Amino acid sequence: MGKIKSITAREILDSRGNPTVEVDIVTPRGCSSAKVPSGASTGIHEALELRDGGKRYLGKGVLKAVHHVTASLAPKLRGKDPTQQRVLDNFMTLLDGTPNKSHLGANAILGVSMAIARAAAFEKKLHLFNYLATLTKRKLLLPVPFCNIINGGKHAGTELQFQEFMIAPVYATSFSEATRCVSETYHILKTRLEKKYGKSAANVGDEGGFAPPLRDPRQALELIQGAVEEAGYADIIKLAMDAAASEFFRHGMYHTPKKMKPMELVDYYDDLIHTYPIVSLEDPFDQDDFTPYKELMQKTRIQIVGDDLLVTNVNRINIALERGLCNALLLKVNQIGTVTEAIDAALLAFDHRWNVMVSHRSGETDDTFIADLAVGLGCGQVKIGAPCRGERVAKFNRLLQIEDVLGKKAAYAKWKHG
Ligand code: 2PG
Ligand code: MG
Repeated sequence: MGKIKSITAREILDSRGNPTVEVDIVTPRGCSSAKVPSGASTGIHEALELRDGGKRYLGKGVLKAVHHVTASLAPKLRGKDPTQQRVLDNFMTLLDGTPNKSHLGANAILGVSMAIARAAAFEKKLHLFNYLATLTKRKLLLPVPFCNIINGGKHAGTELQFQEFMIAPVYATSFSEATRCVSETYHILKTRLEKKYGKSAANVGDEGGFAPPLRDPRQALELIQGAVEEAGYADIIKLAMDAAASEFFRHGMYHTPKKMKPMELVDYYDDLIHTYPIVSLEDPFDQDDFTPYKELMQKTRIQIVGDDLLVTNVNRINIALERGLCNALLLKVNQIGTVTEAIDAALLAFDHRWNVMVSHRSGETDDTFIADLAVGLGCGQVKIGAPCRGERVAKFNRLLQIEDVLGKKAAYAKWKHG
């Protein structure tokens, strides 16, 4: 098998215009690249994204991370076999030597880790999703896209505190049908927003969803459900939310903007779940506020997803498993920093009959690695934003391409919750 000839890295821009890391790995068959995503509503337990500080790019430069790739990692990985993903990922983690990859930077390590996977797929003459399936040992599955069509929280400049209002075509029969249903509903929602609030209400947030001047989550859910019904997809599309509640938790209270105690917020969600066809709720509470998580889990049977709660970290997943805090993992490769650890987190979740949703970050690039990862993990769910903005559409288009490549073998996920 072809060995790694060289590794280079550079500073490029993400979808918010902030610097991020790109890594190129050259093997005998050619060059394989990867670009690292970046979050805005990051969990405090995530692996560290190394930023330079100082004046350049207002402190957000990533030249230190780039230097760590070229000066620390590249010389040690040269000559290694890229198909040894676990060995190489472990090697980089040990070389970093910290629990949260704060020495070399998770952005440095992840760029190399993803590029190694691409290089291995290239050397083995496999599609990336097929290669990743050899690592996960799971059946290929085209995922349900969870599409954030009204953006709030840190992803929009409005007073809507909940971060994401999503549509999920859980009862579509194929990924292409799912994409069409989502796109039509998105455009119908756009027209409805423009009619009700004027043209500026159709401006989009970081993940391509609209950012209308709303405060109350019920207004957002009402508008979206209206659009789903007008599109004629009430039987196919269900709703989902990411509250990203760590962002509005202060001194034991949730500022939504109405101030709520944790148990009041539990009842509030319970009411929303009974009023709207919500099948999935992510980060309903602060990342370390475990008691209401337990309470909500006892009240509802819908999918409760841990993002900031779990940070794709097996230690946090084990805590949540022991205490019964949620029943699904949001999987973000840059929260943990290597492909191997992200896969291990997913496999642990599957072992305990949890669901897994592969997710983008609010700061993305045109890299489509997560589309292949979702298919190769066979997890059945992917969060890729609205069908708008190049970096989001790139993931839809890659999944459409995979569906086409797989032809008759392209099974679309069957919904199991809610
Ligand atoms: C989230 C993500 C992605 P961010 O909270 O789930 O939608 O946002 O990347 O800003 O953490
Ligand atoms: Mg989230």
